[in-house]
Amino acid sequence: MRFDVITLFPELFAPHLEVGVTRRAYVDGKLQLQLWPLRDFAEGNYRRVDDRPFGGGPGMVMMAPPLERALDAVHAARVQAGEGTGAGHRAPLIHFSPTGRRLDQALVRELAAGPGAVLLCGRYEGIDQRFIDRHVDMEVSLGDFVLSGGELPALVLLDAVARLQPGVLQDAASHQQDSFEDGLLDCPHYSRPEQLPRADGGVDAVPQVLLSGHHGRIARWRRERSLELTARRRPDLIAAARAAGRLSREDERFLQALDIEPKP
Ligand code: 9D3
Repeated sequence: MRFDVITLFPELFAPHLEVGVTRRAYVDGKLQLQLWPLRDFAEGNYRRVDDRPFGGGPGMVMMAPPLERALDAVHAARVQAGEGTGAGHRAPLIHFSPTGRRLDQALVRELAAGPGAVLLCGRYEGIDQRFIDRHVDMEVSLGDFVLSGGELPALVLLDAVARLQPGVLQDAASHQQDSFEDGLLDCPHYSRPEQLPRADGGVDAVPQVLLSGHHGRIARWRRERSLELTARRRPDLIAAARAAGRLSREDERFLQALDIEPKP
């Protein structure tokens, strides 16, 4: 699967290509990443990619013409590479923007199963709306906080997609246990030592059930810790799991006994 990234700061992507499971995905050829430095598609001695907003106001706007030239180059390269261009299998153009749809694991899964995408990283106040209206398929945000551009969001999406490529994660089962794969928050984890000394002379022990060897009881304990944490912190996820029929009668009995008022 191939991702093309249009950006003013291609050097921000180097670490992602060089470390950990994401590097593995590229080395093994499961993912291809081509960077398109927007400055290369600017014209004139000053290589301008931005200009002042019509109507006035602060900041600068990314101009449409360099973006259109960059996108033409991306499309030509994707065709050259024989990437799926047929109807229904064209890679979407995703623009990272604070006004976009919130990135979630459902979108990550959808992209991980498709032909890749063209990722457009904005800087300054934003992009000329005419380019967005002509070309952008989807606007994606990371959430309600202010970043300085779309590069970190693009890296976040690439990381989330890379780790879903078959064979990239060490342990295939760890997908299934991911928070959000089953719609609940993950349970707590413990490792050696069994007794962790505290500054006050006491010790913090590992929950006894995890040392018991009773796989059924361990699974039930983990399920209950997930349910309890989710009910306290993310009651919206409990409601969604219930609506999707992902809670057993045993789960419902446990939640009932917790006696947490259901907040929206
Ligand atoms: C001061 C400018 N802002 C007015 C409230 C608008 C604005 C424009 C451009 C704010 C941030 C940005 C740059 N951000 C992104 O390109 C971005 C982003 C983000 O800031 N937060 C969460 N997700 C994303 S995706 C792209």
